[in-house]
Amino acid sequence: MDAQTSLVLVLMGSDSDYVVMQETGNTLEWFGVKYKMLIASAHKTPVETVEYIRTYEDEGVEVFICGAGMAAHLAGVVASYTLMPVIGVPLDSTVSPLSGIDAMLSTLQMPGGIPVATMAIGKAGAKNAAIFAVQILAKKHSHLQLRLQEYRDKLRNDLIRSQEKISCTPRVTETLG
Ligand code: RP5
Repeated sequence: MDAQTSLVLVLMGSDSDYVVMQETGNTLEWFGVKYKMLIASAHKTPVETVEYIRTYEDEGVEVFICGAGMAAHLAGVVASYTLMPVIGVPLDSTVSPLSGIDAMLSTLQMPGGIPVATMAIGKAGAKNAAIFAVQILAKKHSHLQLRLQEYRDKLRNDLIRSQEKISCTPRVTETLG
């Protein structure tokens, strides 16, 4: 593998999705995983979406991450064109009155045969999509195992430190009555 090869292609249905999907990019960067991020709509740019899949598969992408809101069919459409794993992030799009429940069901409820690994709605899902992609990649790119362990250790240590912060807070010992 060439050091410049993108291993993950991150697609999103609209530029309005970027505010959430940048969490995916930031997390992949933390792991040192090279990725490409593009806007691709399954209904507004279907031809370009298929071209991106073909182009980046040829260039060595191994996992697709798709974020979309409303009737979010992007991940399902991408999954229908590739044999690579597809991770879907349902987005709580600002223009949707259903706050991401619509996108969650659209992304999650794939008919049997064409799976989409569906994450949580919004930023947590965008972050988890990146981590899940790294977990898939780590099977082949074994240096990522170490980074995943470092990530877990960081979560643990941050939580323990946050407990210390609370313990340092002066107690109010005022007696009532
Ligand atoms: C989806 O519809 C997009 O993923 C976005 O979340 C939502 C609104 O799209 P725009 O109106 O911003 O194009 O296709």
